[in-house]
Amino acid sequence: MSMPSVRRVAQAFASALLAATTVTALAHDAAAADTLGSAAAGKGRYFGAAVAANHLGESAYTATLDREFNQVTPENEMKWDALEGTRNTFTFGAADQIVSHAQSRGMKVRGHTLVWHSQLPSWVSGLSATELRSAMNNHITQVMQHYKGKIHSWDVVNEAFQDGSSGARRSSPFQDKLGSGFMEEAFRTARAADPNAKLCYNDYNTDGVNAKSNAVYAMVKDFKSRGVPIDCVGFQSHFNPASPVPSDYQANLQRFADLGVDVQITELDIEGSGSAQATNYGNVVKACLAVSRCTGITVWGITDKYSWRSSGTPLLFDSNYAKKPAYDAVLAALGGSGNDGGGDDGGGGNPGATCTVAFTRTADWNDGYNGEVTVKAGSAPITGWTVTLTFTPPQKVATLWNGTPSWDSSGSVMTVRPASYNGSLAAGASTSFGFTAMKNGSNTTPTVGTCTAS
Ligand code: 9MR
Repeated sequence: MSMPSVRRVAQAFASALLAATTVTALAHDAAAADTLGSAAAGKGRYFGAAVAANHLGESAYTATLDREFNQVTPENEMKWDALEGTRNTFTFGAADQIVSHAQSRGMKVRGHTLVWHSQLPSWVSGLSATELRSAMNNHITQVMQHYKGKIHSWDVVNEAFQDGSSGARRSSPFQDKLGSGFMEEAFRTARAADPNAKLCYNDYNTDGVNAKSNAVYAMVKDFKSRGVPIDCVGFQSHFNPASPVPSDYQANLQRFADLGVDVQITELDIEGSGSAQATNYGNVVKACLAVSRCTGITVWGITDKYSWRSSGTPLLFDSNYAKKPAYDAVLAALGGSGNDGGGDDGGGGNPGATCTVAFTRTADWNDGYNGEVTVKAGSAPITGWTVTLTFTPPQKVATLWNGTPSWDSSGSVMTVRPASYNGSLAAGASTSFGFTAMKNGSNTTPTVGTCTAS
């Protein structure tokens, strides 16, 4: 073969590759509304799952995680006994594994949990008050500094109130030795350790208006009035026939939001099956979407196989990773659809919504560059937008701002939807998101797909 024809073949091969890449990007975009994470992102929310590091080697587990979710919470790996089994000796390995899995795929991470009466190593309960105070503050500081910049929200204090009608604090080494003030001390220490992480109080049986949630409500109100740093309240939302989804669930979320904190559904699972379970799941999602400060939902596991309440089959995927009716109900409530062939993933509510997109490389250095993508609404107002960028491997996006990314399984196609605050644009108005990419040897500018509006 002569040189020119070799070159022609190479060129043809290159354009075939390019075409294949473009097709992948489009296919990914069309499929995007078919996953929980991307549908939630279209509503400015995350949709996450509790993840166990020891299942990440199971391909069906990881494939389901990577396809469906854009947020993870380590189920046990960030608890005190896992991280600091021996005083001041920290073992971050399993938790790091989850964080790096999530980060390399653009998923957010919730930190769970810094101060909790359960899963405490035995050395903690033997300490004097002075020693306990210093151990608590050291634990918060060391752990939060290790994960600084990587955790969107931390459960700073977990389950500090009693069940039942007393509204009292639960007995724990912290409560018993340090008094109720341990909570605000924990939040203040946490703010100093990572000022950019949102700081949450997290509990169960606080999902409706009741004595326990009233006590948490009073605490949050008091913290806000005295300037104690608290940004969010987590509602675990573990439901079963004895403890069903309360009828005032949404109203309860709203009253906390009205105190000036975000609310998050942090450990959702609902025992049951079939259409009853599906209806309950759909109602929980609708309640979150109806509260503008409800910023995301995390289910407490991926598959019934590994649920902490496996016999109650409380999750969205069965033990063979098949989607359950509850999955379909969640996706529908998020405005996604199981068989989306068209571009409209906004729930069909906004005909005439269009947008355009423009890309600029705003900074360049040896091994990286910054990109800025401007999204502009067409002649009608829009409530959501989606832009897909295809990167040349081995380029990697290190960080992204003013948008919510999700990734295809190859890790090179990034679909970006709005952050919680920039999905709605007036006719002709625009917003921008930006990112930093690491070149890793390739200087190619990403291919930017068309903008889809809802
Ligand atoms: O799902 C977790 C399970 O694997 C642990 O054995 C258990 C130990 O206490 O904790 C479970 O997660 C809990 C979460 O950390 C806090 N809220 C209640 C959850 C279910 O018990």
